[in-house]
Amino acid sequence: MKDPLSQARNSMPLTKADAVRAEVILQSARRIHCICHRNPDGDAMGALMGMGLLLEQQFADKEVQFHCVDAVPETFHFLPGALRVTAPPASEAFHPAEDVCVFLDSAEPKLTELHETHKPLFDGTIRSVMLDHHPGNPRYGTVNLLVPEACSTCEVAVGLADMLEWPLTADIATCLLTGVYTDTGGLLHSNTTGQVYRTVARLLRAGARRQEVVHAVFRTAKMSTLRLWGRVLEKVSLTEEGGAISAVTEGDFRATGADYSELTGAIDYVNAIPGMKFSLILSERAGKVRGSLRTLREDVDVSKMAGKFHGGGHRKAAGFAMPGHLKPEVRWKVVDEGQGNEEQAQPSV
Ligand SMILES: [Mn+2]
Repeated sequence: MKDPLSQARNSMPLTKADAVRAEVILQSARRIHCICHRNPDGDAMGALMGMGLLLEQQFADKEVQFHCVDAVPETFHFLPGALRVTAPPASEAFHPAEDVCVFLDSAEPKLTELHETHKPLFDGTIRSVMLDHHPGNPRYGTVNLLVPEACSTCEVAVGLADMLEWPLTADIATCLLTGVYTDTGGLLHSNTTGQVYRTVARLLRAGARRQEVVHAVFRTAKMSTLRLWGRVLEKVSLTEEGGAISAVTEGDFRATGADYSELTGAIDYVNAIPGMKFSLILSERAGKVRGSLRTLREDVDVSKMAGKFHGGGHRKAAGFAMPGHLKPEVRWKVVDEGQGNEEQAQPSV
């Protein structure tokens, strides 16, 4: 029997009214600045390029710019237009009557790293359209297209385009598929709903070059990345509380030549150990310790664990960052087979 709720559960809660309000604001702009978060991942990059190219096609008379405070990671250089991404112009270059911002995948203003240098972009002076899927987003845009049920910001962009009947080209679809693939871990994470498969089908119909995305995102790894992952995997230890934990120090980054972004993905392997309640990778960079938490279990909420360290995230994937450094500690246990006695020794390393 057909589940009567399935339709409602799978529909995107984007309202036509919000989509039209976004369109009206964009229509009134002379320049459109698409902006994604710092340390851009596949969803940020895919949404930045996908929305930007879509807007450029839809509003041929307007200048569309692509901005991020950080450089585009090499992994995403294959995205159409990726080399057009620049750091944003100074705050004074934005005019209320002429400029509109489109914020992508940025759960809060500070993730753009423009919150202090570009205050008018966030205080209502410069109008903005915000597209995101992070549940805690404070809705800082003039129009907020926030869909927490969506797997990715790219999925929100597809919903918006279809609602406004904006056609998707193969280039645009390839960008948007990238975000859907990366934020679902290749359609494997628990956020891969039926709607996600419909979105993928929609993008393939538009000509998305799936194998190009798969190759660049899931089948390409630099030597430095493999070496870094090697260190992560080698150092996994299991805790009494049922955690699989590993750590990478500044020394590991130096020795492998990997940069911080190359750590992405390693945790899925640590999280694969059978019977574990959660997995954690600690990493050390520039006087900060970051923790990345994952679980496969329904009865564990890693966002609560991250909360204890002033972090946050989702039930199954969360993280935190705090000032400090990592101190290695190795525990050895000497067991006297003859006597059955146990003695503990903890040499410092
Ligand atoms: Mn995302």
